[in-house]
Amino acid sequence: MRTRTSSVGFWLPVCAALLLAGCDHADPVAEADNTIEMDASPGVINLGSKPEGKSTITATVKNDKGVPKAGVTVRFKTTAGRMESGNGSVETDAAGEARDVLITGADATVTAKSGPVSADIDVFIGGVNHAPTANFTINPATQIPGGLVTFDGSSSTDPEGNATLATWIWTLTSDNPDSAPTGPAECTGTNPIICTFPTQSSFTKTFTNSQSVAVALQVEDDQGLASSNANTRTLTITGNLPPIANAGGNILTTVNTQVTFDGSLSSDPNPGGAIVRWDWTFGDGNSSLNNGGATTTHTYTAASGATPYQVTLTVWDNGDGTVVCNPANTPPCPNSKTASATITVTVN
Ligand SMILES: [Ca+2]
Ligand SMILES: [Ca+2]
Repeated sequence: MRTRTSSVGFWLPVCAALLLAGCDHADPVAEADNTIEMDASPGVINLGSKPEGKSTITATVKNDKGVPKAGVTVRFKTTAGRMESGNGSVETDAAGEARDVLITGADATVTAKSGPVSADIDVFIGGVNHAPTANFTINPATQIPGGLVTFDGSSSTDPEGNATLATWIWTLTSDNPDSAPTGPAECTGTNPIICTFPTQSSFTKTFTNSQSVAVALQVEDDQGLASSNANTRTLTITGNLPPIANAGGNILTTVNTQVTFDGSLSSDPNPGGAIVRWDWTFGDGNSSLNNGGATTTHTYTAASGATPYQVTLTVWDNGDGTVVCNPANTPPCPNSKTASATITVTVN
């Protein structure tokens, strides 16, 4: 254990007068034929994101036969930063060792002095570490309850090399959280859910409730330096995913020719999902709404000219799929969702 000897009591007036010169003469000190050996741990300080770091400086005082000397006062000084002792005196222990701590943000030379004997050691600042940048994807970003969602943070980067990325910390904040969240053991809490993965950049999870989940990722490198960028994306868990409209390919025709439009390749991603209504607008002021089928026909009576007609198909899904839907309704089903696709028709 380090013993610090302050120059107090009888020597205080003397030391006050000689403060800059030091008070070594007030305490037992090394003799001229003694030696001081020095060690710094660490010898290279890696600052990370901090302005200063620490290194423990040890000075070992030995006599001319190499035997450690206990109870000898050593004073440490540094060319940069400061000593934890405040440049006070530190007494050697039974092993002849006196310790002080260097606190510095720059390369420093520490001198240990005891009486007529002194020694130096250099402490260096290592390469400055830079913060990583968090980035991730959610796939799919819209999913049904019970569906698997993949969170992938492998696109995060670090200036010192992506291999230095060490920890991925995910924060999932929901507007309608599951009361008993399922998922990896690395995920804790209910809302927010915090998922901490050492060395693992991605994971999968399912959700029970329909909800909107704000997902944030923070990554840390192997120095414990965290990303500072705010990286947040939204995951939507919904009982009804919107349909996907497909209006077919662009069409080339002539006036007064019946054209068939086919939206039968439209689909709905929900299990049990279906398209229940197809609405077409033909771009010439006419439309075919709710004809009850995926295909319809139309005959253009005027050429399209320089700009083709824009034909839009809007499809409606069967909502949550729990009721019998009447396509004649608008919307045709409770919670029905729509999607649109547009093609061109050139009429010569
Ligand atoms: Ca780094
Ligand atoms: Ca749907």
